[in-house]
Amino acid sequence: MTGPGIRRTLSALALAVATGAAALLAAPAAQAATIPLTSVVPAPVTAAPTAGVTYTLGSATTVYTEPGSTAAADIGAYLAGILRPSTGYALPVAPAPTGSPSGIALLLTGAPASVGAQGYQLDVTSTAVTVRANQPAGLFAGVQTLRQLLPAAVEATTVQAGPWQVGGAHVVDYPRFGYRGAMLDVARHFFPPAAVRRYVDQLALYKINYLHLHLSDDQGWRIAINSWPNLAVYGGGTAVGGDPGGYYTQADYTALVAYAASRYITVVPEIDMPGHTNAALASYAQLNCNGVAPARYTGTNVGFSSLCVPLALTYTFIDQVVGELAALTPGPYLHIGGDEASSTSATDYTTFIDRVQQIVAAHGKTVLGWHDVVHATPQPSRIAQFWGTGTSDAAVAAAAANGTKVIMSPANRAYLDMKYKNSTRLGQKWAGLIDVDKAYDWNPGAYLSGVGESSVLGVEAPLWTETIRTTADIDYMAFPRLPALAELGWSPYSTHNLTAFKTRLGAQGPRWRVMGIGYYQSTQVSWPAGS
Ligand code: TNX
Repeated sequence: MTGPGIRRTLSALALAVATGAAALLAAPAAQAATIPLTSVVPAPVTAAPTAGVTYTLGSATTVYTEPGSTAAADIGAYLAGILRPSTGYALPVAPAPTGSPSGIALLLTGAPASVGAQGYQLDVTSTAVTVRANQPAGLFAGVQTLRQLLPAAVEATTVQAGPWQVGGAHVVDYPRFGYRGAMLDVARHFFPPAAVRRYVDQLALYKINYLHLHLSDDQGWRIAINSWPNLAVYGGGTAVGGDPGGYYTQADYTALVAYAASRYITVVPEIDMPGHTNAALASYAQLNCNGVAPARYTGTNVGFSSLCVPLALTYTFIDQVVGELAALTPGPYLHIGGDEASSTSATDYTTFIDRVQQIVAAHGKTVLGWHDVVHATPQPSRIAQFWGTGTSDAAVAAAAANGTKVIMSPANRAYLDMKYKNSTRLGQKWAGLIDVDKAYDWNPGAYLSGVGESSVLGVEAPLWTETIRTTADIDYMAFPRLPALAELGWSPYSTHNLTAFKTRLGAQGPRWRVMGIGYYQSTQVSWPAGS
């Protein structure tokens, strides 16, 4: 840098320091105690503080909701359910009176059209916190922003001191992508419903709206299928390393889908095929080309199993499995896997995927598959999930040019099962090490050549569980990377800034601590003391 350049930088720096110090000194005490809007993850589209204004949640606060809307009343009850244990306040939930009520109001009127179906407007004045949305999903998203603007202690399950203040604000916010997902592999290790509900609650805080459940793999089949009962009973009896197996009954699955829906999260079930099917092949000898059932498998190799493509029974099996699963799943998508089918010939693979796509469509669902499925004949509206480690894939680009939509899960960026660093106790590193910078610093709408913003449906963070066995393990691998992926899915790219993001992330630390989330304390982030 030249002399004048250095001088300009230095004087800019001096100005910044002076202004910062003055702002700190000038801030009234009540203002300093509130959480800045810049701490919210994902970063909102626009968020303007109102200087000198503070709302205080008190013992007389009521949560008002849109009159006549059960969905709004349910969201009010959800918010009050989070706030009551820590504040100790009654926080009744009631239909909003006409006019502008004081207190908290969750309304389905008056939101700008620009926020669409998932966005919201949040206004904080000295007397009221008002969330306005066009649809309940937007109200729910607005509630998550409000939650993050309250002190971290609000997440506690016992009464805390307060005060419960929110700084004055006007926020208009909506997502960049409609699909913001997280995948949990419940096949390599089984996670009981309570563990999945805990994850769902964590996803909701970051405005993730799809939960992809990887329900079958070589090591275990995790969903009861009435027409093929051995799949779960026998094929679900194992897990990686000989750990205990398990499966969801259809009632368990239905309850999970409903729980996720109460958090505005849609479940995407996956039955992985034609590879990753040893658990099914072990459960039914007649599904094997040679009529002999292999032993159950508890290792971690991939690519060795395949359903028998020429066998007619294979398609009866798939039709019945998909039929039962589709009937239990209100969401639009059914994921057919399709990855790593290295024991299936290329011709068989195409034949198989073509046929399975039709079966899924016949049961009224949109086909989602790992991006390997682009090698078969595309179905209209088919979606491919990119999991490669490069930034170009000619077959995916060609599919995108022909209308296939893509969910971005590049393994070296979005995989929550990759280690943070070499010494990370959990995880794998075949796709590389992923710390906060790697997870955050990419642009899903311009990452894969030939797959532009308009071809991208969204972003998903997969958590494979070969090495993950407990909820503590999930917490450690998902935090802090999951919020990074959530921000890539929600926030406009104009807000993208690694330095600012790391500060936002640090501000989440105290909240995770209160929530009992044992996160990885990445050295790339300065975590506030005590978090
Ligand atoms: C690759 S990514 C897989 C999974 C493994 C994962 C481990 C993909 C579609 N398949 O079967 O669990 O790597 O990181």
